[in-house]
Amino acid sequence: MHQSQYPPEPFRIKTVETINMIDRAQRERVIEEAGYNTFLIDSKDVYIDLLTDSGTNAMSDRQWAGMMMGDEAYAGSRNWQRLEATVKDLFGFQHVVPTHQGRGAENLLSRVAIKPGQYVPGNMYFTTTRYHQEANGGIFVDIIRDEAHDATIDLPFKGDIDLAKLQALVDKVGAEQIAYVCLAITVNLAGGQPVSMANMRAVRDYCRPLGIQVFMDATRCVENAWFIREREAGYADIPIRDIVREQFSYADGCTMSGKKDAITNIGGFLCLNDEELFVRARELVVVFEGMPSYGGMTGRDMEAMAIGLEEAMQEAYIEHRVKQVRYLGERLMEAGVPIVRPVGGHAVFLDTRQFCPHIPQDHFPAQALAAAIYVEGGVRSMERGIISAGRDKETGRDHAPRLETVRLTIPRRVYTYRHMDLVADTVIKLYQHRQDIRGLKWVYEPKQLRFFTGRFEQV
Ligand code: PLI
Repeated sequence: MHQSQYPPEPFRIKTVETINMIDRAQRERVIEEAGYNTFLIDSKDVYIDLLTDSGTNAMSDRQWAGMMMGDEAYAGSRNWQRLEATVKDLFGFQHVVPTHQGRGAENLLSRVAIKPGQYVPGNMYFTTTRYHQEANGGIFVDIIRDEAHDATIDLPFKGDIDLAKLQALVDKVGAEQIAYVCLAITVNLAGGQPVSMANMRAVRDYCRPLGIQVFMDATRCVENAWFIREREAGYADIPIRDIVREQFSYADGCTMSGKKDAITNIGGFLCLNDEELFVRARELVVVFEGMPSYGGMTGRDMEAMAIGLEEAMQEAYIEHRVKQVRYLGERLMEAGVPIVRPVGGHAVFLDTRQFCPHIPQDHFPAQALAAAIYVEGGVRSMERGIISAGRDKETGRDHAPRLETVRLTIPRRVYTYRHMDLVADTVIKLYQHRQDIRGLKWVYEPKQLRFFTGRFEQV
């Protein structure tokens, strides 16, 4: 590994937050009390927190200054006007509806765009996205390319839609039975894998003549743009901002969680081109989120998001962001630790099928591994496998995904390369005595999004 491949942090640190490690005996007690669920551990008991990159970002001095400019009017806040103008400029859509976070936008879109019984094809599921689609009578169909389900295959654009799968679905059910295509850029659960511009264009070219709309999940759209610039012919010299905008030119709208690539701690929005869908979404936003000029966000949050979106387009920022994640992945691969390849944009995913082959999937190997990593080094990660996938709505049986992973998710601008070294050392040490990791069984299984609050004990 060449250190020179990894750019230094493109920022100076102005405010710090002290972190502490509790000892191993305490960590063993904490994980047992948390029902072996890393979501149920108190933050004070975590040393390096890689649970998620969602809302855990460090804001800049300019964003904090913007917070002081919050216009907390109930209606017509100037911060909304700035955010709306910024989103229209960067994303290029006609209409923007603010929401408290990404799932608020997913709720609105699913309500206005899905008729019960319609299909919603997408490039792999995301937990909250599929929940809202199904709750509104939609039937999710996975149309991601096959290779995305195999942790070991290294491809530049593993998030691409398999057009043959989309075509087969349309041939079977008819275009009018497709609510819309849900195209996530990047694909979180595939390992933060990007989608190529060529694929977005091809999906649009296929869908448009059939009258099928394409809605993107824009949550990590800047990371996706970085990969396009790095890997797709013709984009090496195109500014990130232009790549971001071109991505959205192939869509009819998007949902966005501002808690990721907008580098804030809360917020989201829905973008739409269709006037009628927009009017209906705006009618619903007042029921679920708030006025169409705040949608659950404070004025200061909207200001921070507008500034954060601009900062996310800066080349030095996004290069460091993606490469810091890659650094952790490279260190693990060098030591022989099995991870999902290639390393994606926001996280390193441990391939638990290879890490813990002694634990069958119905004993929740990834949940067990996440718990063991916490005990080993105070590092908090998250299961992304059979627990996250949930149960089939019709049959009640577990979805048993081929990818059984633990996600080490890197917050933006929060940790340094030395922290990544500590995480790598922890995982490598655990890998050496991995046969000691024991499987788990349910103590409490929630009905929806069970990974958040479920509890387990060791088998
Ligand atoms: O957490 P929200 O409601 O702001 O956003 C939901 C959401 C939508 N799409 C995608 C691709 C996500 O990753 C996402 C949230 N992700 C979380 C919380 C995560 O830990 O990955």
